[in-house]
Amino acid sequence: MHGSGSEATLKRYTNLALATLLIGAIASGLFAQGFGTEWSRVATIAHGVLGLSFLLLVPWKSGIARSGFRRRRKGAIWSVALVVTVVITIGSGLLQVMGTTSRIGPLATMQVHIGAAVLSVLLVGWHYVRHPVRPRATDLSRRNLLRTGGLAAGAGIALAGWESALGVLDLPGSERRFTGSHERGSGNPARMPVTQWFTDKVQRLDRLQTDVDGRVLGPDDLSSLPMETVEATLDCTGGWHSTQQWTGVRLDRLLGEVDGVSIRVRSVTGYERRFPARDADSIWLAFEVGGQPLSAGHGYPARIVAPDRRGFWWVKWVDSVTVSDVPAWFQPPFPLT
Ligand code: HEM
Ligand code: HEM
Ligand SMILES: Nc1nc2c(c(=O)[nH]1)N[C@H]1C(S)=C(S)[C@@H](COP(=O)(O)O)O[C@H]1N2
Ligand SMILES: [Mo]
Repeated sequence: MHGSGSEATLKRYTNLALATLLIGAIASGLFAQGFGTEWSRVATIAHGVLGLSFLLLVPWKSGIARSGFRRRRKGAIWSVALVVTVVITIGSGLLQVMGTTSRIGPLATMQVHIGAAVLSVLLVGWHYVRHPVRPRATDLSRRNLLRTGGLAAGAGIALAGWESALGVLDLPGSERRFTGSHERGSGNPARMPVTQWFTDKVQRLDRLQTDVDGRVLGPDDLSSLPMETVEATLDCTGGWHSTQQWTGVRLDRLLGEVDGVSIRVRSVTGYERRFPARDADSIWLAFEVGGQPLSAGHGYPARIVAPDRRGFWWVKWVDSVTVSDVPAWFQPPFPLT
């Protein structure tokens, strides 16, 4: 049977490449969403290359899938489910990038994308149990490394072509930020989206009453604070960003001396983030946006403004700001609720 040996290795290569791409896509996707700095740009480009590599493998994988289905094993339905979630993941990724629609039914496109990605990982885990492919040292053969180089080059070219198509077709995606996010309501706070992480609801509070490391900050204290107005971009992992003029007090000035390694900021809802104490000179407790008091949706009476950090750091309805000895890395990288 001439050629069947190399066909088998091509099959192995395709399946192992899919496994690797999936892990890489999840990792780069989380990285792209975890940062608001240049790290995000690197991860976002890598994510595009990995995502499009999936598409390039379709011709090879469909051959494998066809012969798999022909064997009529029990449980093939799970493989069908996997095909569906992977197609939704890639489709919603491309849709998110195009920027023509920001929602799919009741969900933000990005929520569909991440949700389908998580399901894909679970289903691939099960797929792998049903079709174990043990990696071998020979998988790192010269030929496979060449294949990987070819795949990466192909995906790089596909990404460049796709990016220029976005520009030629003048789709919103051609103007997205380096995080992949689309612009919404910059300079016009009323048109800036109101977003919560998973479970929080907009709070309607009637006055400022924030615990600042043991002292209560109230409305009468505002006039004595060293206020500043800073321009900063709120960039939500939901896929949009908005640049506004925020007025507030820098955390190092609010706190005086910061005698601890982190600053814990907690909302009345219980939502909280911990910042490294050394960043206190670049994070603000803000009371106004666009020269007006914050609206309830945007965090009245006080919220965090943390330039270069993604939106989930910008705690709204701040109830307390506390200097702490617990290191800032000692928290989940993303909020859990
Ligand atoms: C990530 C996207 C993937 C999709 C959409 C997918 C889809 C499928 C489908 C539809 C089949 C045919 C039905 C079946 O036999 O269950 C199949 C078969 C198979 N898959 Fe996947 N798969 C993926 C990833 C993987 C990975 C990561 C591995 C292993 C590392 C793998 C290994 C296999 C094997 C060994 C078969 C059996 C082929 C045969 O019997 O000839 N697949 N896959
Ligand atoms: C199975 C895993 C995943 C696959 C196959 C996948 C695939 C894709 C694809 C094909 C795109 C479009 C890329 C482009 O047009 O440049 C995309 C975009 C995106 N994905 Fe994923 N993705 C996965 C998981 C994730 C996860 C877990 C996250 C975040 C936690 C994520 C975040 C993003 C972001 C932010 C974009 C927009 C990137 C940009 O604007 O260039 N992805 N994804
Ligand atoms: N208390 C609290 N603060 C929060 C959130 C939340 O769910 N609860 N969501 C964060 C997220 S994910 C984003 S993107 C911004 C959104 O701010 P905006 O609603 O003013 O646009 O608020 C952040 N602050
Ligand atoms: Mo967000």
